[in-house]
Amino acid sequence: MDEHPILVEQRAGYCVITLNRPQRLNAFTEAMHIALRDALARAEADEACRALLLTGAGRGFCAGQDLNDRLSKAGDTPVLGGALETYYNPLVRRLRELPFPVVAAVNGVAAGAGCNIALACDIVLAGRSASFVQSFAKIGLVPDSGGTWILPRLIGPARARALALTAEPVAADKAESWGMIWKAMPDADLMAEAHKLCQHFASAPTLGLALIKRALDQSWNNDLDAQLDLEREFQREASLAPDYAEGVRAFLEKRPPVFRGRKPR
Ligand code: T3D
Repeated sequence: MDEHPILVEQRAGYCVITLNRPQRLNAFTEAMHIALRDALARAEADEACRALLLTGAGRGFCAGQDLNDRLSKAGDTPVLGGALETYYNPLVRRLRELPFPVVAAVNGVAAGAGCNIALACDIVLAGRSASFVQSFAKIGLVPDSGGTWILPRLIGPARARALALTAEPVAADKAESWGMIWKAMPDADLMAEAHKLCQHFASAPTLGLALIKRALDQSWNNDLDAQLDLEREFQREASLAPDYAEGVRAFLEKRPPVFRGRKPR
């Protein structure tokens, strides 16, 4: 039993969560899922939290499910589905729906569910030594944690299909050039860049950013007509938040805006 399967750090205006099982490349156990679920619930409930930084301890980001928990002493493997229903699927849904930006700092290999959890984050930064692996096919499984949904949307059907079927790793630079992630950078710069981005979001108009996340996600289900209607409604909602008025006033007064973030009128 790991003492602290995740580490949580409160920074000014944002929260940092570090997956912390470095000896297993931060592979998920049930205890880690529960700790992460609780930490995300606390961050969501905390109005002062306006961004989340997710990273991994040691040389990996996350190697997906800890496979030690999938083989019994008798050598049997379980029928799967339960952990997806209870942990992985709610985790991916929550990351997409958190009412503030989620930045993944991918510090090393991201494999299996670990890869797709990284890709579910709003902005993915990666160190040049990081790689992204749909490792499921190597053990007879199917990409999960949203992989079959998000991969084709990020990189197109041909690349998504080949990566899912071959489990070939994608290096950080290629992931950037394919549009799978936002930016690859020298390992030494990764955490400073991720913190800089979260510091930016910590004073951003958070209610508006939450609407942007929702609008982009909902666009996949809409035709243009429906999306134009949704944009009208979301713009109306954004304009009711005090940060819109502050943004306009600050622009006209030629001063930096002071946004209230998650606090509504
Ligand atoms: O409920 C369900 O189960 C459904 C949900 C499924 C979600 C999934 O994520 S299924 C996919 C599970 N993940 C994998 O199949 C990835 C397995 N790992 C690897 O293929 C490789 O480790 C990597 C490509 C990620 C990295 O390779 P490399 O050479 O850099 O490192 P390594 O030497 O393989 O790993 C370092 C250590 O971490 C090693 O332990 P050791 O030998 O030093 O004691 C290795 O066994 C351990 N480790 C890595 N991944 C896992 C793991 N231990 C348990 N589970 C892992 N997933």
